[in-house]
Amino acid sequence: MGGIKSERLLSRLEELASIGARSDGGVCRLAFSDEDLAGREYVITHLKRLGLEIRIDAIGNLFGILRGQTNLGAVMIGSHTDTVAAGGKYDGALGVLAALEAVECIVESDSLPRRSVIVASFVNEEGVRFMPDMMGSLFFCGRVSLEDVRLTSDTGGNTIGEELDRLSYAGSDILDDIGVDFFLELHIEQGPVLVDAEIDVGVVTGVQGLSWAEVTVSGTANHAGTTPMERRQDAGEAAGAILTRLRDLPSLIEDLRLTIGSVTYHPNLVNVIPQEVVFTIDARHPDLRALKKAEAQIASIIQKTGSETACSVTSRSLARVEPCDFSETVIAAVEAAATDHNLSQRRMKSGAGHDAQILSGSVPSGMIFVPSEGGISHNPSEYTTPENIIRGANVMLHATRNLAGRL
Ligand code: HGY
Ligand code: MN
Ligand code: MN
Repeated sequence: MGGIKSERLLSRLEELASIGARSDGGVCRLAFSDEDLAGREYVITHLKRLGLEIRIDAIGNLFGILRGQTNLGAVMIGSHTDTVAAGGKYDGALGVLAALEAVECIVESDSLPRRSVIVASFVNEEGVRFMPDMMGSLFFCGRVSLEDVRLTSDTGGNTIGEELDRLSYAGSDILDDIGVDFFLELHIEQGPVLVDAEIDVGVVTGVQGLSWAEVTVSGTANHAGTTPMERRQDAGEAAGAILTRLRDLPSLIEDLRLTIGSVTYHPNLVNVIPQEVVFTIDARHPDLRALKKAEAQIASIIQKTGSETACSVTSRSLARVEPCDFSETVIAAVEAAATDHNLSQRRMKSGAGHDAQILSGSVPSGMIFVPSEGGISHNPSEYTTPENIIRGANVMLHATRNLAGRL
């Protein structure tokens, strides 16, 4: 069987990127927004044209089904089409469109696989508007309830339920009658490993764990000029002390990655002592024990440093996904496909969270990485070369054929 139709895939990536396009060349399709819906409609158009059976579940996860010769569990391939607010063209989109391309090549080859193949596009993988991230795959795997999803609200007070209803985004389908035996996701690496080593394909063996928290520091707004320093309850000063100690943690816990991605002052005015500061913590580690140690140290820093200030401090967990290992069966299928294409390859862990991380708790899963130029992602300048896109999509096609042909 031949390879993918390169120009078809590359042009579709550009077409999808035009939906929610930003003036700086990036993309914004926040989950459950009009742009997100338009992106999903774009994918549905192609799934329908292929004659696939379309299913949409109660929170809008999208599935396109190509029936195989047997009733064996399906091979599910896909990713997500939602993006962060200043995202790139490839994060998620490549995985969904490469899955579409793989199924289209299988349909065009006129040789039905033993197993059904399902193209999946999970909602709200990014979790930047509605937390947690990987919400669509968490719901698909039964790890978050429909009620909890629908009640989740964004900083503007909109709930997912309201957005689902406003956009007529949800369906009522399930996949219980088909079952899924394998999940495979093609994704840009989003880091520097492959591009620095000049390696074509990453054979992903697992994903590090992540723990998100939100911290609220509460003080008293007062006049910047009249209030003596010793009489202030300055939420900005207290938050600064906590942040300084948090930023020391990666030097104490090897391989910990800690990010303070959002800090919001209130009332955020030049001559008013900050009344409240809310900030987020994104902590990641490949080892569960080390992640738990980091979480404990974060809690201790917040509690201890907070108690040393004149302010009150609270925190709440926003998301938590444990590290996962992928299936050796799926890993072998990816390695064999990369070898068949004479591509350089290396096994590696994923630094970013992915839907495959969630699926791996339910079915044998794996991922294929392609290089990110400059190791940049979650940034309008995110870029993967056409050559590397084509390489990754061919590995996706052949690994899918490999898995779908298995008894
Ligand atoms: O945060 C992540 O790792 C993913 O992009 N949601
Ligand atoms: Mn992604
Ligand atoms: Mn992402």
